[in-house]
Parts: sequence; structure tokens; C-alpha cells
Amino acid sequence: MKVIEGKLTSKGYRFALVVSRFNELVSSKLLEGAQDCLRRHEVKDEDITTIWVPGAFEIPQVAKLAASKKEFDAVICLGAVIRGGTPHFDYVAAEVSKGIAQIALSQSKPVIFGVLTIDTIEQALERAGIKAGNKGFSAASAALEMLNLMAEF
Ligand code: INI
Repeated sequence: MKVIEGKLTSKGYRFALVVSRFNELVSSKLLEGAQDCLRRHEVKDEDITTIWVPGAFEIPQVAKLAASKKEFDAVICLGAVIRGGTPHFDYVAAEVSKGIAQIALSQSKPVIFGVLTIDTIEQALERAGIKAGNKGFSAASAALEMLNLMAEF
């Protein structure tokens, strides 16, 4: 029986973290979670580049640019789209998820979806370190796993 799976080792990999300023209270916590995960897996500070964009809608465009650069081995997208009773939510949530998926499929490097799409600020905070873990941490862990997994092929 053959099993192919990714370890969580960092091996000198370099990361771009693309983070949205919109809902910064939440996205900055996701960023802290992602940085914490990378550092605890022995990624050096100089191998972590943080790129701020205005809102989640802008994440795919900049993630695509970052993914095209040789200096990054993986791109981690972080943000929070909160419904808050506005139809804007549906457009932003749909575009950011579709956009990131498209980039991931067009690249041979990991492009990770660490964007929360939730109904309330409480739900957002719960997933940004207060209660239900930190989605930024798990996004960074997914990047490490995917890097190691893709290196197996
Ligand atoms: N951007 C977010 O990151 N989260 C949101 O919840 C959000 N909502 O709901 O409006 C949001 N809007 C801004 C959008 O991402 C763009 O920055 C803006 O439309 C300019 O293109």
C-alpha cells in the first residue's frame, strides 16, 4: 500500500502572507496565528513577507502576483468577510473564494484560502483565536503540508 502525504517541515521555504485591512481587528489576529505557526515550525522571520491589501476583494489579484514570484514558495491569503446584513458580502465572498481557487489551480505552488466568510463579528473572533482555534494558524499549517506534499510528486 502506498500513501502520499505531506509532513509539516519548513526546509527553508519562503512565504507570502496576503492580508486584508478590512475587518483588521480580525485579520490581524489571523496574521498573528499564521506567523506563530510558521515560526514554531522554524521558518525564519526573513522568509515571511506580509503584504497588506485594502479588502478581501483585492486578495486574489495580489496573491496572483505573489505566486508568480520565484521568491515565494507558498502564498497564504488571510481576511474576514462578514455578512452584516449587506448584499456586498455575497459578491466579495464569492469573488475572493473563486479568485483564490483559480490562482491555486493555475500555479504549481500552494495558494491557501485562509479567509473567513461568516455571519457575525462574534463568529469571526471565535475563529481568530478566541474560541474555535485560529484559522490563520491552520492556513499556515496547510501551506506547510501542501509544500511537502507537492514536493513528493
Ligand atoms: N472586504 C472585506 O475584506 N471584508 C468584508 O466583510 C467586506 N464587506 O463586507 O464589504 C469587504 N469589502 C471591501 C472589498 O473587499 C473591497 O476592498 C472594496 O469593495 C474595494 O474594491
